[in-house]
Amino acid sequence: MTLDAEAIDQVAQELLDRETERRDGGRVTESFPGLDIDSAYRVQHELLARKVAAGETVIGVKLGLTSRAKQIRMGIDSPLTAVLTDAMVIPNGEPLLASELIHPRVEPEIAFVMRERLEGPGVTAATALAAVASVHAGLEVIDSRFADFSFALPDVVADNASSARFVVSPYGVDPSTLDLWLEAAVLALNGEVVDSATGAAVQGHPAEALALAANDLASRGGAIEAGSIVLTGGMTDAVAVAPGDEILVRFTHLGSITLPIGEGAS
Ligand code: 0L1
Ligand code: MG
Repeated sequence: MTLDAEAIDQVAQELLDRETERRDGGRVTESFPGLDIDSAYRVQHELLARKVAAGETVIGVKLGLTSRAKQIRMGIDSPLTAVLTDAMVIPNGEPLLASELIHPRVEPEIAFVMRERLEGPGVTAATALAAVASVHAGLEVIDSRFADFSFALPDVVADNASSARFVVSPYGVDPSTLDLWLEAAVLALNGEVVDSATGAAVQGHPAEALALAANDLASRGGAIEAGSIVLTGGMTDAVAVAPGDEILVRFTHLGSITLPIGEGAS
């Protein structure tokens, strides 16, 4: 089963309305049972087209559900791809304004900045890594448009993989100087360590996640452009945050990111 163009538009508008009005809701796979994976990527494409028409610029790609920790937590064992825009960027050191979101959660990620365009099919971890300019500490703030982050795979694909905000450290490292398998991240909330993982948690190696993204995008006619940012997926489960909290993510060689959580205008 699939969805026609009118239904694709309706689902995209519903998800955009929830984001704008900062409210969650039920799974769209329940109101639109024909929402399969292909239709869900068409919704994601339509949703992004509306954001671009409203002035946002696409600046990269993200993967979701690339680690077992995330897959087990969300009850979905398949990774997915989504899109990053300039409106999602929090400059390093700036606060997250919680009142702009519904129920934010934060997760550490290894980020790539691309030197060359990467286009599948047939991209391997080695060819993917050869196209990378630099590796960075990253942190993603996710914010599902579904109540309690409860979704099936087509729901979360349509919802642009719960995208909301992200931080990428300006301090970049040449990937050939690092063993990304062993690069560790420690996630602390208000000074208490809540989780940790190494790059091996991400699809076996973050470069495998990058190759997966290039090959998956190619199946829908897409590619990863030179200069773009790639978030390779949460290394650990995500932690819920509220105003007054402070997140610290510290990597072995990639440096640290601190994210204060502010209230913001309501
Ligand atoms: O809400 C979610 O956890 C789905 C997006 C997954 C993000 C990630 O794994 O990095
Ligand atoms: Mg993520």
